[in-house]
Amino acid sequence: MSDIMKSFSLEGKSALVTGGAHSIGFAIACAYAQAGARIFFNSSNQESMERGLAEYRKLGIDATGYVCDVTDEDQVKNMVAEIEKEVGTIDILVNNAGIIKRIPMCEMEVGDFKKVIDVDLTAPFIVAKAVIPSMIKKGHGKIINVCSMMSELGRETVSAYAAAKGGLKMLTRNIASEFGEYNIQCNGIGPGYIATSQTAPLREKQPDGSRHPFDQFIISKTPAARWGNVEDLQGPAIFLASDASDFVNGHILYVDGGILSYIGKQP
Ligand code: GCO
Repeated sequence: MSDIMKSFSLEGKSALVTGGAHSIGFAIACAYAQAGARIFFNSSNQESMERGLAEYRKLGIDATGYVCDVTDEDQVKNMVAEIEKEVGTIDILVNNAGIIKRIPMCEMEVGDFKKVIDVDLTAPFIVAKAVIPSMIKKGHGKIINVCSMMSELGRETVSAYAAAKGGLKMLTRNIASEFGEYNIQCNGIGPGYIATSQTAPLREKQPDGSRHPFDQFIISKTPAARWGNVEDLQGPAIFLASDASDFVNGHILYVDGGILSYIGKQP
């Protein structure tokens, strides 16, 4: 393999992917495993973690799973300590775990708003804070925060999610600023509209068999004229976790088919 291609390798690296039992986190972790990394992931409950483990094993990936509420600092510290006991340092952290609540803002309970902020913004802070000290000791580290179109744009019903993902963009830049001197790079990956369980309600076929209005809207707003797939995120995620991106820091890499650059097709 050429030296330049070796810079994209994750051989010998350990990666923790929060919420890595399914969907985007699972796809990123599988890509990291194919690039040579050892995979650790968490789920919020035993059933999801075991289901994820079984899916990794089907692909021949010897992942290690934990049940951990990433909003609970003690649970996160225990999980990170367990992993570090086994591998020394977590080289790559992907803050992927996240939830969304689509509720018109004036109908949203404060508790619902706080829950989204807790999972989508406070938890990435907690997990990053837990892994950074070992990264500093080791002299390098990669933190990738899964941001969103909503790190840049708002829309009806996603006030909490947009506030969290906008905050996550700035947390990414702040971690980059505070720890760049320790050779820690912190970047974001910003999925566009990706066909996952989280966006399934936005793509449901209508009773008459026609496409969901939001589905048609996204197609018209995307130069690629399609929804993304989780596989579209794998190459960019490997880049941000590899030596190839050692001078990329504080950047949000949008993998959106061009939505953020496009006014949209004339109806
Ligand atoms: C929504 C969607 C988006 C996407 C993604 C876009 O309700 O608008 O769920 O939030 O999931 O985050 O990047």
